[in-house]
Amino acid sequence: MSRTALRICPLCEATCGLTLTIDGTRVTGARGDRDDVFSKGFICPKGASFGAVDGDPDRLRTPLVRRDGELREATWEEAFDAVAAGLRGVVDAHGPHAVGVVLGNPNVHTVAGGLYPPVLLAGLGTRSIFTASTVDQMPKHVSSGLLFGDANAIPVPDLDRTDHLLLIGANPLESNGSLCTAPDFPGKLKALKARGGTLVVIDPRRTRTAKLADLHIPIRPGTDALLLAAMAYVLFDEGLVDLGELAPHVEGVDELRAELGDFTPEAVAEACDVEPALIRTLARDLAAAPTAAVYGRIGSCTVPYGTLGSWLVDVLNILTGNLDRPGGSLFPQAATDRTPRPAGPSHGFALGRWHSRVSKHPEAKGELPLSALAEEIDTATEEGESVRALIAVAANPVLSAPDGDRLDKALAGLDFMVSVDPYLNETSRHATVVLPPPPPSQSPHHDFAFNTLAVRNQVRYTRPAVPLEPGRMAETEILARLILAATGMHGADPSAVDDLVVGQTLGKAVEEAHSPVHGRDPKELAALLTGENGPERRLDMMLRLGPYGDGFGVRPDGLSLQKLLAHPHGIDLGPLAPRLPQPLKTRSGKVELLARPIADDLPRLRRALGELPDGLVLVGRRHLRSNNSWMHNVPALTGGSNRCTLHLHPEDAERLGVRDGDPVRVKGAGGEVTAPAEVTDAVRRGVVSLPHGWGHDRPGTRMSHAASDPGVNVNQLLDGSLLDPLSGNAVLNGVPVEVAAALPA
Ligand SMILES: Nc1nc2c(c(=O)[nH]1)N[C@H]1C(S)=C(S)[C@@H](COP(=O)(O)OP(=O)(O)OC[C@H]3O[C@@H](n4cnc5c(=O)[nH]c(N)nc54)[C@H](O)[C@@H]3O)O[C@H]1N2
Ligand SMILES: Nc1nc2c(c(=O)[nH]1)N[C@H]1C(S)=C(S)[C@@H](COP(=O)(O)OP(=O)(O)OC[C@H]3O[C@@H](n4cnc5c(=O)[nH]c(N)nc54)[C@H](O)[C@@H]3O)O[C@H]1N2
Ligand code: SF4
Ligand SMILES: [Mo]
Repeated sequence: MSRTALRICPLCEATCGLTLTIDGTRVTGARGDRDDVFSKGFICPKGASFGAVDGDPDRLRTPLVRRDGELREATWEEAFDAVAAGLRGVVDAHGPHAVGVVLGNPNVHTVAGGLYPPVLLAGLGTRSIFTASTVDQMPKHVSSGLLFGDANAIPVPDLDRTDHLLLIGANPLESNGSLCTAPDFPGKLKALKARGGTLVVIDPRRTRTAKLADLHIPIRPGTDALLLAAMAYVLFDEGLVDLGELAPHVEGVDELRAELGDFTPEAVAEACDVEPALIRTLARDLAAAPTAAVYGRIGSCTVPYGTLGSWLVDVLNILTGNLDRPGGSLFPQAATDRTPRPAGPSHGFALGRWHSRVSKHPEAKGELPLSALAEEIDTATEEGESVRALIAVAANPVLSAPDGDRLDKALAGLDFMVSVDPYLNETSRHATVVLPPPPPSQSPHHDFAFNTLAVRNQVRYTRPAVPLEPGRMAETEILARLILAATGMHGADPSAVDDLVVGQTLGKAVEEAHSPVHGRDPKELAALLTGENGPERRLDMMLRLGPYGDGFGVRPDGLSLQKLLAHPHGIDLGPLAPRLPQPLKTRSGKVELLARPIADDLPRLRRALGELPDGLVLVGRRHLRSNNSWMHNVPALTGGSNRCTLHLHPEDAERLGVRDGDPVRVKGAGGEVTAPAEVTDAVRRGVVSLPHGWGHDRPGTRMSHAASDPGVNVNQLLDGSLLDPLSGNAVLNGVPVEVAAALPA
C-alpha cells in the first residue's frame, strides 16, 4: 500500500514543496506539490529523483569508528565516547583553537544545520572556524555588513514584479537560483519577458539563462566590478542618479561620486572587453526602467574583486532608487527572524577583529578562509596552536576548496576528526568517527536560511515523511550529542542543549522593550512551547517571537508551530515589502554607501584597469542534474550532458590542436588535471570551463557509482593563495591556466 507525504525539497535553494509517494518506508516517487503556497507544483529533475537520492544504497547506516587504522561499524554510544575522548584530549592539551570546525553547504538545507552549529561554535570557543561561505557568498555578506551594518541583510531581486533584471554571474536555469530563493526561477524569467520586462545577462558563457536574455554580454571573467563601477560612473555623469524615497536613509553619495571618477566606460572597456557605448546603454536602461533589480551570484563573488563587485551591485540598486521598493531589490522578512527592533544607530559591522595564524588573513563574520584550512593544520608557527582536531559537518572541502591534495594530506595528519556526513567520501574517509545523519525522508524540514532570502515571504514546515529507521539517529540529536561531547557534557540528555537555548533566548527576549514578551517570566513562556521534541519547541519559540508571531498570546492570530502544522502546504505572508530603515544596523543608522574598507580597496580595482590576462582563464559551471560534490552517486542524475569536460572555444581549440573529445591537460598554480575537451562556442574566446565537485577517484571512499566516472577535481588547479582580500573568499573564477593537448597514452 502506498501513501503520500509532503516534504520540502532540500536539494537546492529553491525549496520546492514535494509530494512524495511512499511504499512502506521507501520513497518511490516525487512530484511538485500543487498546493504549496510558494512553489505551486514546480519541480526539477533533482527533486523528481528525491527517492533515488534518499534511497542511495551507499548512504551510511551506522556510525563508523576508526580502530587499528580502519573505519569499522560501531554503536552510537561507542561513536560518541570516541568523539568525547578525541576532542577533549585535544582541547585539554592544546586549547580551544586547536579544534577546527568546517561547516559545509547542506547545513543551510537541514533543520539540524540551522539550529545547532551556532551552539557548537559558542560552546567550543574556537576561532578555527571555516565554512563553505568563503568559497561562495562571503563577499556578499561583507558588502551587506559594510552597507547595511548586518552581514545577513541581503536584498533579493523582486522577480515577480520587476521590469528590468540585470543578472551577473548567475545561471539560475541550471542552479535554480541562489541568495534568491525562488521556486521556478526559469518560469519567473519567462514571465518577466512576457509582461514586457527586460532581462540582461552578464556571463562569459552563453548559458541557458543567457539564451533567454534580451541582451547577453560575454564579459571577460573577473572584471565585473570594473563594469559595474563604470555603470555607476555613467549614472553620476549623465545625471541619472535618483535615490527617490531612499534619499533620507543614505549617506556618502558625494564621496562615492568622487571615488568613481576614474572608472569611465572608456577606461574599463578593454579590461572588461565590453564597448563603452554598451556600458552607457546598460546604465541608461537601468535608470530608465520603471523598476529594476541588479543581482549577482557566484561569477560575481568568487573573483578577485568579489566584495567590490557585490557592493557595486547594491550601489547600482541604490543609485537608481531600486533598493527597498517593489520591483527592485528588497529585504525579505522571514517568520523566524528576530523580533524587529526599532530603527536607529546600532553597533555596525566589524572586519578583521582577528587574523588567521599562518597567512594572517582577516576574519570575516567570525570565519577564516576555507582556502587556509590546510595551512592552519599542516603549518606550525611560533604563536598559537595549529589545528589538530577537526569537526566537519556536511562538508567535503577536499573537493570544494582549493588544493584538495594538500588538504587531503593535512587531514590525514590530524590527531582526531569527526565527520557528520551520510557518505564516506573524499573528506570523511579521513575521519576517526563518522556520524551519518538519516536520509531526508526521515528528517523534518524548515528553511531557516532560505526564507530570509526568498522572493516572497512565506513559511512552511514538514515533519519527517518516514519514521526513523531502527538504529538511526535524527541529525538534530546527532548534533546535540556532538555539542555535549565537545563541551565536557558527554552523556547528558541531548534536550539539555535545546533547553539551554530556549532559556537564554527567552531570558533575553523578556528584557527587550520591543519584544512582545517584555517583562514576562521566561519559565512561564518556556512551559507554553509546543512540539514533539527539542528542535520543534525551538522552532515554535522562534515563530512566536518572530515578526508574524503570536507573541505567546499577545497576538492570538499570529504564528506558532501549531498554526503552521495546521497548514501543511505552508502559509503565505505576502509579497516583499519596503522595510528601511528598520533592517539597518550601521553606526549611523543609515545606508553607508562608501564604508572605509571599501574605499581602501578601490585603489586595487583602479590598478586592474591596466591588466589583461596573458593566456586562458578558467571559469566554473553547474549542471541542473548535479549538486556540488555529493550527487554524482545517483545514476538517474548522472550521464548525458552532466559530465566533467573542459569547455573550450573552437578558435582556442584549433590554436591548441585539440579536437572535441581529446584529452587535454589543464595546469594551474596548484596542480594539473587531464579532462576530455568539449569544443563549444558557448564559452567566449580565451575562457575555458570545468565544473567543480568531481574527482571521485581517491581510495577508501564508498560512493561506487561516482567512482565509476570520477571526473577531475578542478580545485586542484588552485593553490589557495588567490583570495578576495576583504572577505577571504577563494577566487574560483577567472583563474589563469595553461591548456595543452595531452599526449595519447
Ligand atoms: N571551483 C569551484 N569550487 C567550488 C564552487 C564553484 O563554483 N567552483 N562552488 C562552491 C560552493 S558555492 C559551495 S556551497 C561549496 C560546497 O562545498 P561543501 O559544502 O564542502 O560541499 P558539498 O558538495 O555541498 O557537500 C557537503 C557534504 O555534505 C554531505 N551531506 C549531504 N547531505 C547531508 C545532510 O543532510 N547532512 C549532513 N550532515 N551532510 C550532508 C555530503 O555527503 C558532502 O560530504 O563548494 C564550493 N566549491
Ligand atoms: N544544479 C545545481 N544547482 C545548484 C548547485 C549545483 O552544484 N548544481 N549548487 C548550489 C550552490 S551551493 C550555489 S552557491 C548556487 C550557485 O548559483 P549560480 O551562481 O547561479 O550558479 P553557477 O551556475 O555557478 O553560475 C555562475 C555563472 O557565473 C559565470 N561566471 C564565471 N566567472 C564569471 C565572471 O567573472 N563574471 C561573470 N559575470 N560571470 C562569471 C559562469 O559562467 C556561470 O554561468 O547554485 C546552487 N544550485
Ligand atoms: S528546483 Fe531545487 S528545490 Fe526545487 S525540486 Fe529542484 S532541487 Fe528541489
Ligand atoms: Mo554554494
